[in-house]
Amino acid sequence: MGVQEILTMIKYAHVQEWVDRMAAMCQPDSVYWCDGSEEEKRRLTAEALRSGEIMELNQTVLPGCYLHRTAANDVARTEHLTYICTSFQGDAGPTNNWMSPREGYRKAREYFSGAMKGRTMYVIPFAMGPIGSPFSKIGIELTDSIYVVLNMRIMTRMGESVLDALGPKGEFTQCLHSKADLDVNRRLILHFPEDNAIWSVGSGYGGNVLLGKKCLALRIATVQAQREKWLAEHMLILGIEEPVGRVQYIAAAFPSACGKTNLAMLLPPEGLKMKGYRIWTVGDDIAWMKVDTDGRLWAVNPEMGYFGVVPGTNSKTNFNAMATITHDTIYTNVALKPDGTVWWEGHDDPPPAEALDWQGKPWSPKAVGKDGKPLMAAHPNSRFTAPFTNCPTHSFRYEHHHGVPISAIIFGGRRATLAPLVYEALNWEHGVYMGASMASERTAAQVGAVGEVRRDPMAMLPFCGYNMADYFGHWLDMGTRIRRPPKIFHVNWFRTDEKGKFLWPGFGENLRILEWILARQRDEVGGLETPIGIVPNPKDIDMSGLDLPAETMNQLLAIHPKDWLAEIDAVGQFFETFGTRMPEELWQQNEALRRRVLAAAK
Ligand code: GTP
Ligand code: SPV
Ligand code: MN
Repeated sequence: MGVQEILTMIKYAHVQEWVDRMAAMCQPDSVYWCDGSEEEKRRLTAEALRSGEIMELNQTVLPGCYLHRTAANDVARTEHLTYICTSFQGDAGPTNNWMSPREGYRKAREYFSGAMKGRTMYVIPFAMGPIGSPFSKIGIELTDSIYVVLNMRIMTRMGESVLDALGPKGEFTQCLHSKADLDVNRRLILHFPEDNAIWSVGSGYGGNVLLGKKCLALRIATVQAQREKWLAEHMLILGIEEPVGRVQYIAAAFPSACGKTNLAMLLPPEGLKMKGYRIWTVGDDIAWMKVDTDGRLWAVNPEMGYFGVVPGTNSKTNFNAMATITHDTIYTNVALKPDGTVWWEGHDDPPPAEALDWQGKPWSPKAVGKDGKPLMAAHPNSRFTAPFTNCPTHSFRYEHHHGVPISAIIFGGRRATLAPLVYEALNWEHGVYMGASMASERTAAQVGAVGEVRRDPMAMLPFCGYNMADYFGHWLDMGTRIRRPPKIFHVNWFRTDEKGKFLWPGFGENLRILEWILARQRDEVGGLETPIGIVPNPKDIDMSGLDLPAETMNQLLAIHPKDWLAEIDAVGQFFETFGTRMPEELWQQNEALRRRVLAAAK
């Protein structure tokens, strides 16, 4: 044992004691403390290349880029194996799987016991949020996967500086991960909010194993946020700068694979370029928000990187993402071309004549599966991991300890029908109702049936670490704490025509809607009062350079009372599941909406 290690042992005795206990259970051959250095990165990369955990891509075209393939049954978050372990089931609520902490530890201990035999246990100290800021939370992840270490290096502030910030008695989230035998029948993602601990076993997929992300920065953080009166949300943060220098920030919650990364990296469309906007990306997945001394809501992105959806990414849909992933990026489950570069469905380049698919099997554009359908080259939930500063539009304010002030909050989902392109809440309470009643079509980001509409309140269904009825109550309470609350909006980029084609071009064109939202926030533009909220006067959306028939715009903004009445019933049924814990205000909002829709339908 070196001098440095002995010093660490003495200085961080409380960490050491926990690491020892976990090592005794998992029985790794060795324990290695990560320092976060470049030298360490080179060493671990070489080791992962040797073991086949990652593959080197063409270093001339994609310097610093690697490819990782997960097991075929381990490609997305497994919500059915994700649990909140609290003493009382009511504290997890009806939207979460629940186990008692005793049962959770007992079951998982069985899977963890001896799971790291023949492997190294890596100790990863990491911080979420700028170190030393009032937002900062520290975690330590123990893992037997170098892929996890290399990803955590990109996604978090990781290494020795974190231990310095932790100090000899500092509180940290205990994060334990083992891929074990990657058996889906022996996989569990357990959260113990009462112990500030996370145990994940049997998976190697991002959201299940990069424990700083969904597990800490959302599920555990939501519990802390409720207690400490702040918000931990599944939201992007972007800044819109006008040529005069004014920058306004927007936070937006869309469910998984519904457009956060794309909106956060937005490139102004041709027709709006002359206005000279600059877009600043502050975050693409998670926002932590606090009321500052000025009474406004301020937000930070607790992460340091992007773990983004690959398919559909190209220079037209997301130019900045394409630039982001040209170097120092880990690709997971994309297709590999013979020249050592990568490809996916929706890439700028046409399909390669031959490639290896995401599982490493030979693939060609003509390949069809047993069901006669074309085989995908990349997995629909294939992902890139890239450093935050790789994005050309990244905001230098990501390091600011107090974050950025939020002017507007947007909720949104994937709805082929019902929800119009954009509408504004009448006030904070109505906005909370809009968030609480949100629904969206399921995507490939989680295991399950794609396309089915499900309630996903505030895009937090899979990520709220406590009873969602209490979470809604917390949102209502936060409204009373913010002196100048941001206005709340709902958007839907995914409305379709009868043939299932998207009516709205989306991506960069979404800036036209953000313009209206900010103008509304500054009281500079009117709107049409409808039963569901305020929608734009079509003349108030700048359509320069976009050739969209007036009829299409009408379709995008149309509100169909019959559909809304059915929706209100469905929302009522959803609220019912929370029983008496459901805040009365939201029931009142549902009934007020019903009255307004009925009155308008007469
Ligand atoms: P997570 O990382 O899973 O939380 O997802 P995300 O919300 O960041 O989703 P992302 O921006 O990666 O978008 C996922 C998918 O939605 C991609 O296939 C995009 O091409 C598609 N998408 C994003 N924005 C738009 C849009 O404005 N219109 C349309 N039609 N599709 C979009
Ligand atoms: C999501 O599914 O919302 C993601 C990807 O952002 S993961 O980190 O896997 O949860
Ligand atoms: Mn997400």
